[in-house]
Amino acid sequence: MRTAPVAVSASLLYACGRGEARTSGGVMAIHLGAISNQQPFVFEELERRGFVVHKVFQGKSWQDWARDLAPHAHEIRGLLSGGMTGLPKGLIDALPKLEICAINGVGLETTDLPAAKARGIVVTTTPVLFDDVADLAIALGMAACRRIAEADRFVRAGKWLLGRMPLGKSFWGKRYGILGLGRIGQALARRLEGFGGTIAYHDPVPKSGVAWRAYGSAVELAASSDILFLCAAGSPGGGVIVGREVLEALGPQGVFVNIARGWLVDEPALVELLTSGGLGAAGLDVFADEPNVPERLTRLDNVVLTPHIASSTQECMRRMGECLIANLTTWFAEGRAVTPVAM
Ligand code: 8YV
Repeated sequence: MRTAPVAVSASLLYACGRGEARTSGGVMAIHLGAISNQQPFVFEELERRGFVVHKVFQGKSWQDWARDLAPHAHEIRGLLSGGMTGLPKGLIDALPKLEICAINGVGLETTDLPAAKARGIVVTTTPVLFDDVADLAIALGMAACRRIAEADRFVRAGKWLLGRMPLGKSFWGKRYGILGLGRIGQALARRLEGFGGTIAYHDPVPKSGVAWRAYGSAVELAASSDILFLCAAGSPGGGVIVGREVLEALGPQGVFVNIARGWLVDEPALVELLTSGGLGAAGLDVFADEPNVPERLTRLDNVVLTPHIASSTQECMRRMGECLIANLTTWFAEGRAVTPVAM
């Protein structure tokens, strides 16, 4: 529920259409904290609308953010966060006037939803990134199969002058496995339908109305897949989904693609199997301890690495930023969010 620290009616705020509240004593700006960096237009637009944004995204943990926001703790009513930074419990406690946390992304693993609910804080995400993330999953799968990054290095190093590169694998016509059939997984499956193979999935939540074959476990799915895509959402306190046994079931010819979260995978086992040939190849956008990437991975030719860029297109970042601005503006103008998380 919305709590108003200043006596302001929502309709008055709506009439202002800005990040400020008119009171009998004049105009009072609405203060926001930003614990995650945003595209410049997001800050510019919010400030143009009259919000005051306190940027503390240099910090690494909730303790840093709480310390840096402390001088404004009693005036901050909204928070700008990201898919990885979320809304930790410690920050909820540190910001007694917080009404809304607008996350630029869809990850919720670092957001304490029960604590937010208990305090009546609305949490919003930007559910407008699924197609771009699904595109990158295809790109990584294809790059791993066709050895695109290795081929680029081959040409640049002048090796073509000495002979041809070793053969890649076809991407089309394969058995595609999707772990996690949420909105990203479904966007990916629809794309894969154009590649002439078979599509199967495993998801702990039963899916109705989809034609793709369901498997009861990640291991069974991996054993029946040539290319396995991890698209699962990370939930707080959730453990590894892709353990060694899943990767071994995928096998020496198998290709693993991860556009979800690095910590959902047994990363040491992944590195070891890619090195020993127990797993064929991988395309990885996410890692257990970003931005640190295991050094051994960077030395493997059968791995394509990208720095968590699945949603990093100009178009997607524009949509996500606009969605975040709309959530904050609508909340303070009308007392409702556009894309709230169900709690
Ligand atoms: C975000 C992500 O764009 O949505 C998520 O959870 O992982 C990303 O695609 C990134 O975390 C920035 O907030």
